[in-house]
Amino acid sequence: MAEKGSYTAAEIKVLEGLEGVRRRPSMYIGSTGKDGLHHLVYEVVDNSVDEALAGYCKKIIVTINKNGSVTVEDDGRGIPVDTHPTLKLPAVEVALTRLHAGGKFDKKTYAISGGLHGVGVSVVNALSEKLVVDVKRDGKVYSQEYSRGQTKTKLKEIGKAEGTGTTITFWPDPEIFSTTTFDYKVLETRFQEIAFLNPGLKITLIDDEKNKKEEFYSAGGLIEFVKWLNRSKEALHKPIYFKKDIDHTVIEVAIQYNSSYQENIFGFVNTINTVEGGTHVSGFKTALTRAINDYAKNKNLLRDESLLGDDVREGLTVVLSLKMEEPQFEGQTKTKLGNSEIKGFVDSAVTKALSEFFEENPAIARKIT
Ligand code: 0RA
Repeated sequence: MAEKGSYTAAEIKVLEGLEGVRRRPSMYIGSTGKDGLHHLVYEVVDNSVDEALAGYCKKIIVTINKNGSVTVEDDGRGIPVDTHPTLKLPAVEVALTRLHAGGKFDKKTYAISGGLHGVGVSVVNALSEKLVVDVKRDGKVYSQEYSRGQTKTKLKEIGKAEGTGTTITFWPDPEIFSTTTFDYKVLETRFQEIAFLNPGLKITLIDDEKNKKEEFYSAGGLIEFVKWLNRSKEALHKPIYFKKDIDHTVIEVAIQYNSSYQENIFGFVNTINTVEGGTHVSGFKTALTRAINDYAKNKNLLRDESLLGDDVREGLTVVLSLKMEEPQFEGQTKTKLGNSEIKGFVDSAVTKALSEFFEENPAIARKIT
């Protein structure tokens, strides 16, 4: 590359960045197996979801194509195409060929993401044998193609557009992944979650191979999520719901007991499903046990004995969603929240909210106890 003498220092850094992604893909997407493969889709969809959270995107369409690629289309503002002042490249090309490229993509690293998650669309580009981006902006459609992170064609104007948006189609690289076949069910589960966690957003999943199509949409968010989780059970009360925004951390919780003995706690951090739990879930459990025992003792529903954690979680269904800066993800699959300060934070927020709820809703409180 150096002997050609045509690369600027900045461009060399770019290539090194994405070369690094190809050398150690697991550092960026967790694995090169089935999970890592699906992570590519989430990575692209996350960018569209961010555009939706910013208030500019109403729907996202994800298509598993017959040719083995996946297309993610949104009706957001479209990735900017104007020339980057120092790199002298279209902004969209910078976004796709630079690790952690500027603006919005930078913000992702602290606002709503961390660890392996939210690494950006350039990582998907690096790990795809081919990627095509189409941008609709200013009445025009622009298109550019890449391969394994490298630019293949200049950004071209290919037609006229109504409206705005971004469409990314990528072919996962068989040199990197042990499997390149997408699983409808895996994507379906994740999009269902994303829809509940982002009320108002419409996500359509299409499988052109299997001729399947499904729409995910929730107006009610977490309240609907917890009801949906209990859909085949007998619910004991209307969901308990609260949301608090304290020092840049947002905690949102929906709780509904059912008549079974199962415990079902779903934790999310920045919309990532923390299947291994973590400090947010332990803080919640501590608070629930305390709030119920305190209420029961105050109302003389219990004598000297206390209810144990396992007791108060019989028949419990919970969705706990946390939005925070700089989450630390640990564990085998990096889905366990490690931030130690979060346990006490969630504990005190939930204790306070639940105690208030119990005082205001004695019928539900008695039923639960
Ligand atoms: C940077 C700036 C702007 C939008 C986006 C990125 C953007 C990125 C993606 C990725 C997938 N879909 C997207 N939609 C938008 C805002 C540009 C402006 O001010 O118009």
